[in-house]
This record gives sequence, structure tokens and C-alpha cells, in this order.
Amino acid sequence: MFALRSLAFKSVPFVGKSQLVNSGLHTSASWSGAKVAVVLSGCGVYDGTEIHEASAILVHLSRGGAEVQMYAPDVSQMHVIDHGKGVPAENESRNVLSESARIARGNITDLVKLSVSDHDAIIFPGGFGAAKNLSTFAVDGPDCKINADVERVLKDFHKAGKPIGLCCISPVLAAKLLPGVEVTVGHEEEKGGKWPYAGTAGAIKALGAKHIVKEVTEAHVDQKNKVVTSPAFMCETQLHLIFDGIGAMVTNVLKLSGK
Ligand SMILES: *[C@@H]1O[C@H](CO)[C@@H](O)[C@H](O)[C@H]1NC(C)=O
Ligand SMILES: *[C@@H]1O[C@H](CO)[C@@H](O)[C@H](O)[C@H]1NC(C)=O
Ligand SMILES: CC(=O)N[C@H]1CO[C@H](CO)[C@@H](O)[C@@H]1O
Repeated sequence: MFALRSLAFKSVPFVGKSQLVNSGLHTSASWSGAKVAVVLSGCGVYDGTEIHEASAILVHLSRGGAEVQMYAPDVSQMHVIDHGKGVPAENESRNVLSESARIARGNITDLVKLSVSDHDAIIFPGGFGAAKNLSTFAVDGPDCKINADVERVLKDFHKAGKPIGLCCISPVLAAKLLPGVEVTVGHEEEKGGKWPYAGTAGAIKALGAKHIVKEVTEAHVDQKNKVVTSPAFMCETQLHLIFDGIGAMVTNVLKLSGK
């Protein structure tokens, strides 16, 4: 036991014992204990959840002391993309719940069972799955339909005054369901390819929502609706900047949860 401890200290040569104690105190002081539901839409940017966004959300929730439960709908994906070739894989079909279970390391629940009373907040990572499997936005734009359980839970959390976090493309779900909500999907112009999906801001407005321009490291907080959004991979940039923006989103969601 003792040998194991000293080995553990040796493996972190730049962290003294007092710093370890301090960081322990800091962690308990910022412990939020919020129960957060994370809703996934598959596994992979072009047909499911954006994996790095999901991971960033989970890291920031872990650091914030949240208790996480992941959910996904038990439906088949709109299609399966060969991510190496960037084209749909012919005759292949995958299930959103079982693909999402990869990200959840197996611990995932059917979205049908998600009840607002079990959680203090809800977060939707982006990725095309949000626009292909949680909604039909990728095909229908502002005329999109939303998965019935996604609609139910988003409206329930909103009605209960519990915070909703979304990033990348998933703010379109809130824009469709919550009239007049303020969200960001980043910038409204492509700026030389830095914001390749800038046209999405127009769709947000067409849905009757208010679009707020934000940088990739920022989150927008709609205090009235308790909706927090960050651009994430809507921006063509370095991964750590996307990670930081998602951190701002998660931190504000936890703050609004009051836990
Ligand atoms: C699955 O996640 C829930 C919620 O965090 C947790 O209570 C439960 O222990 C986990 N189950 C397993 C098998 O890890
Ligand atoms: C896909 O299925 C169709 C109909 O069964 C078949 O004709 C076609 O060859 C299949 N394509 C591939 C790439 O397997
Ligand atoms: C196979 C398929 O298209 N699955 C679903 C993905 O999600 C949308 C939105 O709920 C559904 O309309 C699709 O049927």
C-alpha cells in the first residue's frame, strides 16, 4: 500500500504533496453534485454524436462534480457514413442507442426513460446525429421534425426551469422548440472558411429564435430560458479552443442548476 502511494507520487514529479492536498480541497469546494443527463445521437461526427464534443462535455462535468447519466433514442440512424471516405456506406444500418453506448462505455439508457424529475440539467452534444437522428434538420432545415422524446424532454426541462446546454449544431433543437430562445452557432459569415456552417445562423432566425454571435471559446447564456450554447465544431479551429468553449457552456449549465 505504502509502496503504491510513493510510486504514485514519483509518477507526478512536478506536483508536490501540498499541491495535491490543495487541489483535493478545491475539488470538494466546487463539488456541484448536479445530476446531469447527456443525450447522444450515435457515434461519429457525420452520422452521430461528435465524439470530441461528448468527451469534452464529460470531462468538464466530471471536473464540476456532476453525476452523469447518458441517454439516446432507440431508433435506426438516418444513414451510416464511412468516415474515411466521407460517403454513405451502402446497405449498412446502425442503431442510435447501441452506437451511442460506445461513447458511454456501455452505461446508457433509452431516451424513452428520461424523466426531468431525475435530473437537474440536460446537455446535447453536437455532430450530424443531432440533425439526422434527433431531428430531420439536415434534410428539412427550418421545416424539420424533432424526435418525439427529444421534444418531450426539452420542453419538460424548459418548463421546470432546469438548464439546457447545447453545442455545435444541436442549438437548432432549442430554436425549433422554444419560441424566441437566444442561441449561438458561432458567426454569421464564413470568414474565409473559419466558420464553414455560418448559414446555420440564418436557419436559427428562420425558426423564430434569436442568434447571438459568439467566439468558439465562449458560451451564450439565455438567462430567461436557461439555455446555454457554444459553437464548438461549427468553427474550423484548434481542438483545445473548442474544449474551452464547451467548458464555458458546462460551467454555466452547472451554475444555473443551482447545485
Ligand atoms: C451507470 O451510471 C449511473 C449514473 O451515473 C450510475 O449510477 C451507475 O452505477 C452506472 N452503472 C454502471 C454499471 O457503471
Ligand atoms: C445493396 O443492396 C442491393 C439490394 O439488395 C444490392 O443490389 C446491392 O448490390 C447492395 N450493394 C452493396 C454495395 O452491397
Ligand atoms: C432511419 C432514420 O431516418 N431514422 C430517424 C433519425 O431521426 C429522425 C428524426 O427523429 C427520424 O425522422 C428518422 O426516422
